[in-house]
Amino acid sequence: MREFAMIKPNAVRRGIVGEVISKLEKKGLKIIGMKLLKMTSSQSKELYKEHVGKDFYEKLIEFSLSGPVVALVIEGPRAIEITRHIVGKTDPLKAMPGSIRGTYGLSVRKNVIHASDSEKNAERELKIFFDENELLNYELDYENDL
Ligand code: RTP
Ligand code: MG
Repeated sequence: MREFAMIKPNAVRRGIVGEVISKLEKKGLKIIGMKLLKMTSSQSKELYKEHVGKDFYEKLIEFSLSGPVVALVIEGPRAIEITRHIVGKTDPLKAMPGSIRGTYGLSVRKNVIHASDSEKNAERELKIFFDENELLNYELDYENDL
């Protein structure tokens, strides 16, 4: 199972990309694709198309284009459920302490990270940013360093 996630521009500006990725890694999630990029307007609109017409839509698009983001693809059993659990609730003030949003987030819009909410959306969203040959297959392994 694959999950798409995106570290938002405020987190890049705050210099907490490493800490956010570290939380995903420490949870045991495997990153199989990663890039720093500035979204195009069409990529942002494609990513957020389910929110067209909602009151926060325009500001969401504007914020998402305000600077570079880090696009991530995570793979593993229950990757979506596990990623969204460590990411935390949409509103950082309702997200559990220790979750990414609960640790670093200060407002709903600038809630540090996006994570796809279903297998169908994850596949759709990761294809906006990655070609299949940019996703790398490897095994996590701690024991062989000993
Ligand atoms: P995401 O898609 O970013 O992982 O977040 P989510 O599923 O927890 O939240 P969703 O409902 O999909 O909303 C997408 C993003 O829109 C922004 N938002 N702003 N009331 C507001 O101002 C508002 N509501 C949502 C958030 O940045 C949210 O992550
Ligand atoms: Mg969502």
